[in-house]
Amino acid sequence: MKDKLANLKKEILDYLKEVKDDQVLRELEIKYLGRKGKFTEVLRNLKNLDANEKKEIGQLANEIKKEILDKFKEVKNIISGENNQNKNIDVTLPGKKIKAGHLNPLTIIQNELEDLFIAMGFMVLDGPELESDYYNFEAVNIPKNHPARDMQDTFYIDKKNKAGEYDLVMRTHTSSVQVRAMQKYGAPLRCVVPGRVFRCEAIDASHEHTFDQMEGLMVGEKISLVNLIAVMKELLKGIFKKEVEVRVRPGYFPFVEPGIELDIKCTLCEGKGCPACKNSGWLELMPAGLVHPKVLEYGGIDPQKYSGFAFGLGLTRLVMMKYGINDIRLFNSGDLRFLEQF
Ligand code: FA5
Repeated sequence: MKDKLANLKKEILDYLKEVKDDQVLRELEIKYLGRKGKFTEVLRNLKNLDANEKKEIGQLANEIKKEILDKFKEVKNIISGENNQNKNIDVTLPGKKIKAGHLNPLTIIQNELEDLFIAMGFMVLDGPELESDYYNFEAVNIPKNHPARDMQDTFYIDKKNKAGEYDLVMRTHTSSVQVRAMQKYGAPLRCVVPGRVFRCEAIDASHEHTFDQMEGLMVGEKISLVNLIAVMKELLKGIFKKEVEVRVRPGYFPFVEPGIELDIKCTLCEGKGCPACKNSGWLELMPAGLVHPKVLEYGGIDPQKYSGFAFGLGLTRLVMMKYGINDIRLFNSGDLRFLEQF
């Protein structure tokens, strides 16, 4: 009898371990503890035992019955979720705050610049990042084997054209869109072209292999350096919301004549010298100049009738100056501690 009770207990507890829903639990209860249940049957037979056995087995049977009933109750609670903490949810509490994303500092400044230029009548254009050698170099007056190509070492794509040349490059500057824009819209023309550019570059605090520029191009009758300087001033005032010290020096780019370099006094060290400005106190921000007549010709525009200016703003560097970011590598680091500050 003792063995029978022990086996029955084991059988019931094994079943209870597997039970996952209310219906099965109920069926199990009826099967063992119901009026005609297997366990009830054993209890009923206790009356046939002799007095001594009845006392000993009876006590054991009661203990086992209590254990089984407790286990049934526990399983029932788990199934109905009573032991589950979810039961205690207070629906009046405020929900978990969903973290809203935000714009990258580069995008913030790019948007501000676009608004500024749109207000001055400029279009905002786009261009391909994977560019032909023609638009990136030749059309801006940098022929094959010209030493000026060394200024912008780039990533050539491992695919030859029909003539057996590698003619696809990751664009090295947004100037690649100059001739595309002239061919599409003709003169007069005012546009800015923000976008990513790529260079095979030795990386440091102010040099990245992937960074952003914003090209500016204005073509019309009698456009001169005066127009260029007026637009540059407007741009810097709009972004920095205060006077910033700049210096202009001659600069060489095959696609402008004359060419200038506009440097900005390093806002990180106030001109004292730091790694971001290579200890010079100045940061090269925006080369510019009057569009070379040959480039106008490539764009299908008559250089006798029209002239123009162009600039190539280092957008990433401008953002560094604006927000006091001392290392350009932070932009591509994916470090949320950096990005969440803006
Ligand atoms: C150019 O890319 C010319 N296309 C700019 C131009 C346009 C000149 C129109 C005249 C007329 P440059 O290589 O200097 O020029 O780059 C322009 C700006 O991009 C620099 O002044 C600097 O602010 C930024 N820049 C250049 N190289 C890097 C780099 N590796 N990392 C971050 N910013 C850079």
